[in-house]
Amino acid sequence: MDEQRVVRVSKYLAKHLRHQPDRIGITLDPYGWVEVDVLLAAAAAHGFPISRAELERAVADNDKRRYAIEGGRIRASQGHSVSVDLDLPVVEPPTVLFHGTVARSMASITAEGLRPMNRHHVHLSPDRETAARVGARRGTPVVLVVDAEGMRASGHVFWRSANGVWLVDHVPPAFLRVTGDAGGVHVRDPRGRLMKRHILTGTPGAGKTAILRWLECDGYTVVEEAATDVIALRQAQGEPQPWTKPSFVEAISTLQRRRQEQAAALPGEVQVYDRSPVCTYALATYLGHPVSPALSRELERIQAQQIYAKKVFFVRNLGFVTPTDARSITFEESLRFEQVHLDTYVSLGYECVPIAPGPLPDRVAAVKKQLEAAS
Ligand code: HQG
Repeated sequence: MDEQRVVRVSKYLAKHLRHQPDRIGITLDPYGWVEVDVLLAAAAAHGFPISRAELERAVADNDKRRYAIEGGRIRASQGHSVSVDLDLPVVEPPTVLFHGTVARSMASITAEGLRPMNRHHVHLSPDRETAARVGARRGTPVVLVVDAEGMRASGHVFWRSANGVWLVDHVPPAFLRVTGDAGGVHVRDPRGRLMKRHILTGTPGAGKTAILRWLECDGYTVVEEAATDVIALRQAQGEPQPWTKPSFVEAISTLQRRRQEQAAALPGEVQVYDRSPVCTYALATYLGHPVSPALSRELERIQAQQIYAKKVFFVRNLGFVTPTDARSITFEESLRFEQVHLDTYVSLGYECVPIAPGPLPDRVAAVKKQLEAAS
């Protein structure tokens, strides 16, 4: 029996065990069951003969175990639009569940939450990947995280079908979020896996920003560098050389932390950071400033919570530096700066992946290759 036939039989079963039993003159009992013999006879009588072996194969091989056979009877495990009582056990849900949908449904979902639509229940998936597959049936998937623990605590009932699909009557909008934890720092995604936050760092004037802009235009989530913005602000405030003050380091690490926390709400599990607190540490060392309390707390936090991937992209110098307002550094100084950065990252257990000088497309491709390999 070939795969195509298995799929055709499975679809036929879905149609008549979930949605239109009357179409072939069968009646499901209140729990959705029908005698296998009755089903096979009805199918044959309506021009779609299925052998018993084919039926068993379609049930056993079904990727999602959509059907259950028990005591000579068969039923769909979930997904009905006809009225049946699946008599499922009420089960304690995990902390979070997932729902895969598409962008065009989001306005309505945000307003009224998830509704069963044509089915009896809202279907939730136990993991992000399954939810993404469910959403992908309709277009580019949007995965929603459902605060199942919060729902249970406020009295919502959860059932689980025989094939592991979680069912609820409704998910109010308050228990939904597109991605990210409820608040604050997003250390792990809701399944407890580490988020993939990658640092792009390097020598001043080495072309880091162009690489980032390219990645951003290609759809990667990019988190901006803090130091250049602190410099720009302070210069606008009438301080031509803000880096000469020790408070400069404090200001950068505070902004860095804020941006990292805000990035928790951004879509995408992969984020590319333009520098990190480790760079700020290297900068303090290079400038001879003390490590401020905010910076030292940040360094401890990113270490303890494993905020960033240990492989760091290091954009190597081009052999020259073009000075700008925010970057008044000679090439020799930039080499010292480069070395301090490399040493600092290595001393904190990071591995620097060099992005060698070369044409921009090659450098972008080198970063992307690593990003893809890491995800
Ligand atoms: C969306 C497949 C607007 C919802 C899959 C979904 C699954 C709303 C669609 C199973 C909404 C309903 C179920 C609201 C929900 N406003 N749109 N308030 N609330 N929606 O097919 O979850 O192959 O009934 O996001 O693998 O996509 O049949 O539900 O896009 O397990 O075994 O309305 O169906 O399994 O679509 O899929 P569905 P679903 P089977």
